[in-house]
Amino acid sequence: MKCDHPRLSRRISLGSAACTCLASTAVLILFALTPLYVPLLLSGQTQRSPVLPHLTDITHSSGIQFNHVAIPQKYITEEISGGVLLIDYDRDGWLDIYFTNSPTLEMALAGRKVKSALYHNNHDGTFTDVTERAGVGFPCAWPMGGAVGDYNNDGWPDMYITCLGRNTLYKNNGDGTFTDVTDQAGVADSRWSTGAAFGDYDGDGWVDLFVAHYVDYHWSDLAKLPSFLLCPLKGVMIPCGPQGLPGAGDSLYHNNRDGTFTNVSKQSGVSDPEGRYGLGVVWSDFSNSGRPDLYVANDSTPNFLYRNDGNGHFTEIGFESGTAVSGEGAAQGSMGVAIADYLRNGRFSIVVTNLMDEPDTLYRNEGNSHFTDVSFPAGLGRDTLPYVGWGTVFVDLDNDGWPDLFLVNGHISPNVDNIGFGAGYLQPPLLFLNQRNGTFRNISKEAGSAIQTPLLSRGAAFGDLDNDGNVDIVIENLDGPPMVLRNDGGNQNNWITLELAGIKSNRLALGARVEVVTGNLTQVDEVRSGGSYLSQNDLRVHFGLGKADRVDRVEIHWPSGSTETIKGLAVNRFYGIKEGAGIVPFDEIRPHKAEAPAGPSRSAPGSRLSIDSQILNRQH
Ligand SMILES: [Ca+2]
Ligand SMILES: [Ca+2]
Ligand SMILES: [Ca+2]
Ligand SMILES: [Ca+2]
Repeated sequence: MKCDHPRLSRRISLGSAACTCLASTAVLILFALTPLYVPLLLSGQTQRSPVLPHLTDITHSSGIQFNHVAIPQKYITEEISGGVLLIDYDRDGWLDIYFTNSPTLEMALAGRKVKSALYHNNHDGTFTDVTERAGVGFPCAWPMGGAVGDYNNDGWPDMYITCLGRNTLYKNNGDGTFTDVTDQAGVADSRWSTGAAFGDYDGDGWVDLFVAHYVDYHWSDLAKLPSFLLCPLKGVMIPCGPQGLPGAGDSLYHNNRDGTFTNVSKQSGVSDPEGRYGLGVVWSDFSNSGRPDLYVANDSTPNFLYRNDGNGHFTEIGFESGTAVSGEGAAQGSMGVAIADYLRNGRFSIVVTNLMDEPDTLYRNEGNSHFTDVSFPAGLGRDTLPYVGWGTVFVDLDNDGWPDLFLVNGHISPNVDNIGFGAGYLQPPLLFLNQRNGTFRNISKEAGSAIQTPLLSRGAAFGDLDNDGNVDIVIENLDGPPMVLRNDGGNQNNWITLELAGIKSNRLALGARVEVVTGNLTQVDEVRSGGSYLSQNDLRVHFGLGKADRVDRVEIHWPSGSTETIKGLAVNRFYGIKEGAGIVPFDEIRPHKAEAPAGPSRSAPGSRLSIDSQILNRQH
């Protein structure tokens, strides 16, 4: 049996799996040597006592030497940056990583910039800093985070970086370099931007762009910020939150299909005239209407759920849907957002991360645009109360077919360490395993020592960095290095991962709804831009399959409105799926060098990238 993933065709026998794809011999060896793996096998684990996910910190061995500079000191601007983007910018089938970086206020006022970084995945567990060549080190003076989308439908994923001040749209030139096309595109948006997400809300095959904004500060206001704006918290002083400060509205940009966008915020109904403090943003079809709706997590103010009316207009149904505030009616300090069909009933539910003394909230989708806050009965409420939550992802870390929940945390002031309760300044991530009955089990202390490390986390994103079928996680922290977590698997569960390409639909198939049927289990997911906290997850759609040894059916509802069904897929493989053509070799859906638009920065033939592409193409 031939593995379909590039460069990988290694037959090994893992339980009932007939074929599995591994990134390299090195990965195979690492997998076998994973400390917990052998004891777990020896302990005679059965299906009734599943092997828990084990996450290993591989930041050091990965060669990633990035350091985020901003430190929460005195100013609200220093507390909330730090989004991370997973983007396969060279379309070689291996996820690369972009870390945003931001300075302290003093550095910014002195005109000192700090460098964001793009790391290329070397396919062997290591990464190389390619920031200089790519030209993406300094998107702006104060980067926050961003999102990935292909705004010009050339197959090369582009990056939109949000900032305090002018944002940046980086067009991917397809040759390892990016060009700042912000001004031509008309998406500079000089307000304090936070979460962003691409989505084709009008279904014309071109992705549009939503951008949330926080406090109504502008770059020019920085020098005017008071030196201390502190508020009391349980007897200590910490930087004040946004309450009382003027908020900024939000922006929706319609893609004009010619490299430019038109600001349609007002006529579409998503401009947020009240100026709530927007942070995390995600598009998702919550109502199963075939059109993407929009969810915005607002700090200290009610969240927005915008229902897509299908005529270019949205109706804000936060309160009537039950997703604006907690079940007790409180507006919470909302930061990040994760989406999943965690009940496997075909509906997308929402998790929102919140401040200390507030639970991270799980809004269960009941259908008919109605949600219920089930944070406590689902087992998330009590254990998330002590933490200040930021990035969050739903991801099936044990490949049992049920999405698990990962959350990263960290306070906004070191002064909280003087308080005798709560989780302190540095706070560890949390991992909740889906119990397949609507509840989650906190396994944060059972999934390896790495995620017991207290961190000052903000962004988080999931993606299969080493293409071994176990989805990995990247965390971005303030004031120091990120954490790259390798999911060591060990559960012998099966999986498939799908890389979609729209033809009539937008090229990266953002908004495509994918159903995977194995036996009596139907799993549903979407291709989503943005999400988590100012971060970007893997655009490939991954499904754990448990012990199922084949996929009965994959059904894809493309954003164009067409539906495609593929039957009888072998497991433990990556598949390329092209709209209207079913499963195709990857070189039919990934762009070719010749497709890259001409430009002054294109590399000469014979460059490393060109050679890699030729090798890749020969293997299909
Ligand atoms: Ca890559
Ligand atoms: Ca569109
Ligand atoms: Ca799971
Ligand atoms: Ca992996």
